[in-house]
Amino acid sequence: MNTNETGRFITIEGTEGVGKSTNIEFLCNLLESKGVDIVLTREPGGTPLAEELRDLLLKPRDEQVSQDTELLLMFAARAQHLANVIKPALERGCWVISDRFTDATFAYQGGGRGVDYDNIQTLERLVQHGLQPDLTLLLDLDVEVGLQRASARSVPDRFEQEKLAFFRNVRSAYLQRAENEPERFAIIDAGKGLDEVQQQIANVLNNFLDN
Ligand code: Z5A
Repeated sequence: MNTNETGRFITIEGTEGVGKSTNIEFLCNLLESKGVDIVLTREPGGTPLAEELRDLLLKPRDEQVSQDTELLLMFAARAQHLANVIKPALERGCWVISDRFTDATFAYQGGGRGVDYDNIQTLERLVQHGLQPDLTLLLDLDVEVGLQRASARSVPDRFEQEKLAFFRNVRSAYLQRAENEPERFAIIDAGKGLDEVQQQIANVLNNFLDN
């Protein structure tokens, strides 16, 4: 499938512990069962250099990381990821499935940290040259439930050490973006049991594949 045409770009987003990792595998299996060639990747990361930038970004550290440093490192990783993975895969006709993309920057750096959206948009234009996801699945969940799920699983990284108010602002920013772009976003109620969450994802995917 898709050998003679450009692939599609699907992103999966949400606050901590919403189940992105759990459900992305389901999403990929579903697409592969329909004969779609996929490239699964993530942000920040997705190339050796971008993964090094991810380590720098996530590692807890005593030094205060300035908002601009964090923003520029996110987009540096994204530029590398786009050039070496996302664009070549789409040009080959593969579908790219990315665990997070630029909506995360608007939500975490914009909504969470308070970075001016105009500055994020400037970098978005510079790095993406108009490229946007075709479909974004936003897994939406009460932030306290998500943090409980995430904390049961691993040692908190630099973002996971943030306070509840930060994550509430991140969630609001995501929901605002979904409201502004309803044709691109599908909101998944991630508070339901896994079977029900995956049924919602399958419905969205089947609808997307039919159009
Ligand atoms: N970041 C940023 O600030 N700006 C940017 O531009 C980008 C990223 C791109 C790394 O992201 C960090 O980078 C992230 C934002 C920032 N902040 N943090 N931290 P990440 O995606 O790698 O890390 P994450 O958000 O922390 O993902 P996560 O904690 O791995 O969560 P998840 O993948 O969404 O959840 P999960 O591991 O699939 O599930 C969590 C647990 O819940 C697990 O035990 C599951 O079995 C369980 N689970 C899942 N679904 C259910 C249901 N339905 N019911 C019950 N239990 C469930």
